[in-house]
Amino acid sequence: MKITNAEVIVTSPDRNFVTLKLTTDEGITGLGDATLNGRELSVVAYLKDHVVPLLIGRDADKIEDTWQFLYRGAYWRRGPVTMAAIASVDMALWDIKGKKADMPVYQLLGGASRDGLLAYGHASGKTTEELFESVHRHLELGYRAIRIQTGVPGLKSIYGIASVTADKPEGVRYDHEPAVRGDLPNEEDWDTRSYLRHVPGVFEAVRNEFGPELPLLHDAHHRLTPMQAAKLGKSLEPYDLFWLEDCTPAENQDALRWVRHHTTTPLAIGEIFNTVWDYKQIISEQLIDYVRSAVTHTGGITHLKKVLDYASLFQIKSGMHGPTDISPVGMAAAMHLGLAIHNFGIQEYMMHGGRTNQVFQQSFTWNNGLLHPGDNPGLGVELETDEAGKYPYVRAYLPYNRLADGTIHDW
Ligand code: EZ4
Ligand code: CO
Repeated sequence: MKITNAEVIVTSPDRNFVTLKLTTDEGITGLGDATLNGRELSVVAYLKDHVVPLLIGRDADKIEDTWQFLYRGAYWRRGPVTMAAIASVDMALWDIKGKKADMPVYQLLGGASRDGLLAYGHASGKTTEELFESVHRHLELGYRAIRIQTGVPGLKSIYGIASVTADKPEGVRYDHEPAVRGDLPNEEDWDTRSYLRHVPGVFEAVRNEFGPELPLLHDAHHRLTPMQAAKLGKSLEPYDLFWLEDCTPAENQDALRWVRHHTTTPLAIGEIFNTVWDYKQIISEQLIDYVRSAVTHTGGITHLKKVLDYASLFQIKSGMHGPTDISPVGMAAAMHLGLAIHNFGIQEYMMHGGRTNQVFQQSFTWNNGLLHPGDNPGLGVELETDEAGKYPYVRAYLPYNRLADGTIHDW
């Protein structure tokens, strides 16, 4: 079975998505997600100008060989653009293989290891009152695990806080990434000492209100030094977090050793990692508990499965990235992989907007706080081309932040 056509589709229903659509000489189509938030068109160019010519005429059955060809054959390895592009080809080929076999992709990966995937949503609020309301809303939506982000007194805008708007008075959706579509990036402010003073009290209040049972997560979004992260981890121990995410900038893997030696709060890291090489040290030294990589940003199902199999040797589980900038295709790939592997931990799930769900027809289900990819052959997602065509690309940027004295800080 040969690949006869490869199309890169850019659509911006609620936000930008980049999708690769492969077609074979047997008339089977496959979809892959190549969305890189805020840098979308770089992956489009990488695919269109360099990868698509290599795909036409290739054997669509050869997933591993195609992966190795695109990774090793380029000479220039790794990096978010390369690995998102490879991921989209890989997903599309798994989609095609599933459709050809008339099986959902999770069956091809070994079959289901569980009934469904525990998923967490994002509760947030500027004040504790708003935060509680947001937690209640998420419980009503069926979530059985919840990420907690709050405003910090004295800071104007801060990572992870849903903006309260007239049409969403409860501010339930944190979807401001990219903060501004068609403009320049939003500038936010940051002060680590205020944050470290404020957060433990918030978790104490949440535990008092919602009890000891509910799994709670928190994202520090790369803003702390190892010692600050150690201090935060320690101060949150009484509140029994499911995980503390991205406590330090992810590039310096050694930093995690310091954090680890000072706190038993579980650590999750890796949403900006691209390959198993980014994880080599932190997995082999067991410095984290959860792998945050998305299928979309880590070379697809083929490569992330290798990362997670490696992690399984060290009792490290999956915690795949699932913000709305992972398209429904990328989310489906995550669900198939998560259902099949033994060391599944939790899946981030933010719920796409209505327009996105019109563009991408999806087979997944959401019941009792559990996701399931459904049993359609392949990934279970189809792209409505006419709908997609209604929403042209809109330039968009992630926000960034500065300290009080004007210094740029980690975002
Ligand atoms: O900032 O998806 O855990 N989730 C996150 C996200 C990321 C965005 C980046 O594209 O940290 O909100
Ligand atoms: Co994160």
